[in-house]
Amino acid sequence: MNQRKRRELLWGGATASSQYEGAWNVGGKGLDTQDCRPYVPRTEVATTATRLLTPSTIARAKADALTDSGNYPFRRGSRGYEHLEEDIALLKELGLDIYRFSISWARLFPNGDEAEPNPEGLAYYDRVFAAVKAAGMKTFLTLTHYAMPLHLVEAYGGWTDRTLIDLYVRYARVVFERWGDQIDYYLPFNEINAGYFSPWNGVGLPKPEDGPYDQSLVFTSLHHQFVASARVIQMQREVAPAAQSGCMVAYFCYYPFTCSPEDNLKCTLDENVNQWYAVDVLARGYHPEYMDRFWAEHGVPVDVLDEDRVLFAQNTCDFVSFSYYTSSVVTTQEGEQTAGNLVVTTRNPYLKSSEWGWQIDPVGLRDALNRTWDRCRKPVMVCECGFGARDLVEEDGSIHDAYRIAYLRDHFEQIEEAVADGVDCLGFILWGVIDIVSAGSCEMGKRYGCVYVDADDEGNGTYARSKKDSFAWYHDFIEDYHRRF
Ligand code: BGP
Repeated sequence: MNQRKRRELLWGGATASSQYEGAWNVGGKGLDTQDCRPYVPRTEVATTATRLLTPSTIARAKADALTDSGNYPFRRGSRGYEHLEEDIALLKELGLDIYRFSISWARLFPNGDEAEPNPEGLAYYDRVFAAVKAAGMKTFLTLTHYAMPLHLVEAYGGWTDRTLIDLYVRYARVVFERWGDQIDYYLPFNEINAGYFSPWNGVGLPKPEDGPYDQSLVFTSLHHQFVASARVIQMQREVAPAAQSGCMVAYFCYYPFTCSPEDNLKCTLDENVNQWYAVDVLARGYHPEYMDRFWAEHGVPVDVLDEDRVLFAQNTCDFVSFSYYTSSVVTTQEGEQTAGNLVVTTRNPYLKSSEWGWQIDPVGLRDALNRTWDRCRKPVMVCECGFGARDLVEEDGSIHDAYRIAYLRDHFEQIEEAVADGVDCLGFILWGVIDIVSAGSCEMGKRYGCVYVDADDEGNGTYARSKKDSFAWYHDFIEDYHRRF
């Protein structure tokens, strides 16, 4: 019997421009959607779920931008813009095979709709690509990781307007024409399904001042992003055919709370709408029927054109990827709640939780890999995973993050199990390999990195980098893995 040869996994690390770069008004960059999110002390927010921006909070953020006042953590990030070469050298020393990073759309197109890109933005990313290449790492590019030029929100209504598709493809074309031969893997959008849990981050939609989101605007925007993804893949295959295209969702790993048929069915239906919808469109190439029923039942009119269906069918991505932090529990009954990535979920009594309530479930990662592989039969990349925790710096400067090492060790074991199950896994990317601002709660204190950044939630600190214990551990793991392979 013929067995598929196992591929050697890539071990990587990731950042995202809006959480890492800072320099929000340097080098001609335009104000973007993440630059508008103010810091809110944790005591004032119930969970880590993204705080919702409304027209009035956006107006305040714009006014504060004029005087550069207020506490807007994404405007500082980890000051990566200034620490670029030092940080890439650290990643090289860590021994990463691959580095995932994103380009800031507003650094290349400050307003998003200019005819030509900003030369200073191009020059900055020339440096980024050159540094990654010189460090011998593969590149994994996210074209959009949550942030978009604010002007596109104000002038077009964000992704509700189909015009955004052309503007986005124009931006992506500049990227592929300039750096296409240096891009190994890429994603058009980070966690594309975040659009309906966190519409500001995902699709640039402010929450109406009084009242809930209009779900037809949310899903229409999302559909436009799907069309944009397929159009980008179509264009990239002409301009830079060697790059591998992916799609990415936040993986929720749903479990039914009980074995009642109702809980089980809810699990399947929630999973379809919340998690598989994007994967079915982008990796399997069709608009799934369960969404038509969901929209009809919820009174959500969305226009899916015939030409969109043809585009999806002809431009499926090469690999599938997801972020995995925790699993989720669903039930038709009342249950104790806890926070997870993007969602509030029922607490799983079998699992321990982080300080932020995210439950730790390595076994769920094996399940996620198996189920994604079974559904798509395309290589699967764990493109985000890690443990957000508060780190303590000892007097001698050392940081003993044994909890992070334990989290990684347990999850790596499950990846190796999934590979033994037959999953064609491309690799694992450690989220926030250098400490960055939290996307959900805007905190600096929620850290994922092997590299510590000396900064607090208010932006105090030297921003100096230092290595945590997990740095040596991850380094040795990668070295040992490749030796064993
Ligand atoms: C994902 C995002 C990342 C990220 C991560 C951890 O949803 O793609 O940008 O930050 O979650 O979330 P948080 O920063 O809220 O802990």
